[in-house]
Amino acid sequence: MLIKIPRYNEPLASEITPRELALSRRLFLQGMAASSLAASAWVWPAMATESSTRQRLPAQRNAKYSAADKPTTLADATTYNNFYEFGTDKGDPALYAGSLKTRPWTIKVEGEVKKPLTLDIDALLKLAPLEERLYRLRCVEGWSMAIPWIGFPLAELIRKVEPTGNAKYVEFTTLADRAQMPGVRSRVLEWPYTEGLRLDEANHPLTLLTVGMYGQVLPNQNGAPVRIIVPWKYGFKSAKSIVRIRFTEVQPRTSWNLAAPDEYGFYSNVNPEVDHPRWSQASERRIGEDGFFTKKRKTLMFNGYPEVASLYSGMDLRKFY
Ligand SMILES: Nc1nc2c(c(=O)[nH]1)N[C@H]1C(S)=C(S)[C@@H](COP(=O)(O)O)O[C@H]1N2
Ligand SMILES: [Mo]
Repeated sequence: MLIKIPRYNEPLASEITPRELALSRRLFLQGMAASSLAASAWVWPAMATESSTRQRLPAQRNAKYSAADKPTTLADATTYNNFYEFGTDKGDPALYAGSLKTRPWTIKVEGEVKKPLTLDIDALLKLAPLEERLYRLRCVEGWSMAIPWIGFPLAELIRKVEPTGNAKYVEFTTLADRAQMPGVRSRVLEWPYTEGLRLDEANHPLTLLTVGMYGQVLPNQNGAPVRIIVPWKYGFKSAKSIVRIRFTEVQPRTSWNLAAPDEYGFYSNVNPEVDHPRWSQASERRIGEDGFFTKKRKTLMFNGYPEVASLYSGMDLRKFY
């Protein structure tokens, strides 16, 4: 069996609920069954990284930018994921992302900038001081988590490359490697997964270039080695495993917008008053609180980050959904 060594911030075994245990058992059994995708030999190491082998990443908590919410357990945050490159089931990323090679890894920063950069991930880690920030993450599907992310403001990187006067948007391109990512064979989305922000959104102090969580480097299933976290937008805007950041004059194409333009707009700000065409966005289920009698939570405007409202003054948020 796996030997669990408790680490900083990690939930103790005694805090893990029967549901979590049942889930991880189910994931393991699925792993055994899914022999076409995974040799069971690497199901074990993938699960082992949960506690024993992942590298610690110390960072000071930034209280100003941290929510008071009770953090979601590490077990939940690493076994209930959306990362379609590894499959569309919530358990697929935990099972299949173990094989993702995150070293060496380079990120290109290019486009409408005066000083384009090609950065190795280890150089990126040293670009600015790392901070821990507890952010809510609200998936467009109606569930949410509260996760202590580690990273630094994307604005720090943007400052270094000096955007030209033509730069109006930032495009994020993520890895799409068939050899490492079984989900890329499926045609659910156009690969590579791309996302984008307006330059002022990208420069907002809440927008976090993220390299870790729970005091450790990012688990592969959460977007290692580097992702973006935009906490006032639906989770799909927070692209995982980024390889390129490009500054553009025109609004970038994004994978979810291409897949279903009526459902997933470019802005996708969390907004309880604007329903998804197929469901309400007024409330959400906090992962870990889903007992039979547990009430759903009310979804908050901009996911509870009202300070971003000024970015959208004068805009009709029903039109720019
Ligand atoms: N490359 C990539 N990034 C992605 C996704 C994806 O499928 N591929 N899914 C998105 C969605 S829908 C959500 S809700 C969040 C989930 O992040 P988490 O698994 O770390 O909670 O990642 C986002 N980033
Ligand atoms: Mo999502």
